[in-house]
Amino acid sequence: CKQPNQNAKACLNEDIIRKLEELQELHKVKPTEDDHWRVYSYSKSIRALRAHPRRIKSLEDAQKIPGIGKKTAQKIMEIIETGDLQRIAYERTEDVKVISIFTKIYGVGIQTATMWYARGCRTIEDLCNGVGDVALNEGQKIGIKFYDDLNSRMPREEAKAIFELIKPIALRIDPKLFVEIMGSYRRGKADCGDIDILITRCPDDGRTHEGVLHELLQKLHIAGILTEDLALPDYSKPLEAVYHGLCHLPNVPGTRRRRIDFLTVPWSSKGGALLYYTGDDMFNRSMRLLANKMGYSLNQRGLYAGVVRDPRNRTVKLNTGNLIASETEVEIFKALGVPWREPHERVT
Ligand code: DCP
Ligand code: MG
Ligand code: MN
Repeated sequence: CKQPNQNAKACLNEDIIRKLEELQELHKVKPTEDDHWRVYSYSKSIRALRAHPRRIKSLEDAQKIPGIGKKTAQKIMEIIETGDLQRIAYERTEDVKVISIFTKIYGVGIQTATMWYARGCRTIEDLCNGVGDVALNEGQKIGIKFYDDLNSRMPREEAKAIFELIKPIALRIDPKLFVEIMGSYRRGKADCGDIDILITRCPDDGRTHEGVLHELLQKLHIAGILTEDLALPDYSKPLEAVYHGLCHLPNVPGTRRRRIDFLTVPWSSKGGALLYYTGDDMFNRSMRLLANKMGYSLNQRGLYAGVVRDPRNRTVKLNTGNLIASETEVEIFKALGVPWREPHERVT
């Protein structure tokens, strides 16, 4: 429990966490602001519980934990006393159950899932049979075909094994590439939802990584590592591209399909990209918030000063501002006045 990002499986409050996660899942597919807030609030409580070193025994125990409010503390007590949480049965109406199954298909959000439900689909089979004239796109068909695989996390060792096949293939295209695995893997987690790979290249000899991703994807298909494409890169910005697909360990019978993402960025954004792509998402959110409070703007390209935002819609930037830190993670931490945190410490 002390290292929430490590093998947190055997946590002393695991039974409580399971129930709260179950309730959180149900709120995830509901549309109101209130539900969104609950999802956020439960993830804070769940993180706090995972990090808590002792078994919770009383309402006071629960309420003393930072991030756990009174209502959640009462739910925790109900779980401890009855082994269950009535609210789960109350929230788990048929629409929520069905929509929750649909949103676990790759590429399906709440809106699509809700529309399918409204058209009369109740099972994944209904979707495949075109009930309600539902037409699936290619990505969704792949998502259904590998539904179980894509809803399970892979052991860290498997991510490592796949990456160790990919890296040398990339370096054979250009030995000066920077190719590293990011996301939960870099944070040291014992299991990974997907494999996130960052590619860039120092241009000090006049060359860049332009064209590399395209060639790499072809080679990985030929090597039998990449199996299906989900989102192909848009090469209109030659140094900045994103790819989403499926992969597996080739020539291993019975191996599962795994999600894989590639991100390429210009060398000048390396630090910003490392920071963004290492996460976790909540840590990123808090860093961005801090940057905004200081009058800066932080994204995967780096930290900018002097960004002017539209007062009517703060998400709209009226200019791009000046880049003040982006080449290394260290300089971004420094500019924000945040003490350095190793990747495994970047959980909020
Ligand atoms: N990211 C983010 N906000 C998002 C999605 C992603 O800041 N909405 C960043 C932080 C993530 C990183 O990108 O750590 C990689 O995204 P993943 O969805 O692959 O998440 P993780 O690798 O952290 O977890 P998982 O093991 O589930 O893949
Ligand atoms: Mg990931
Ligand atoms: Mn990813």
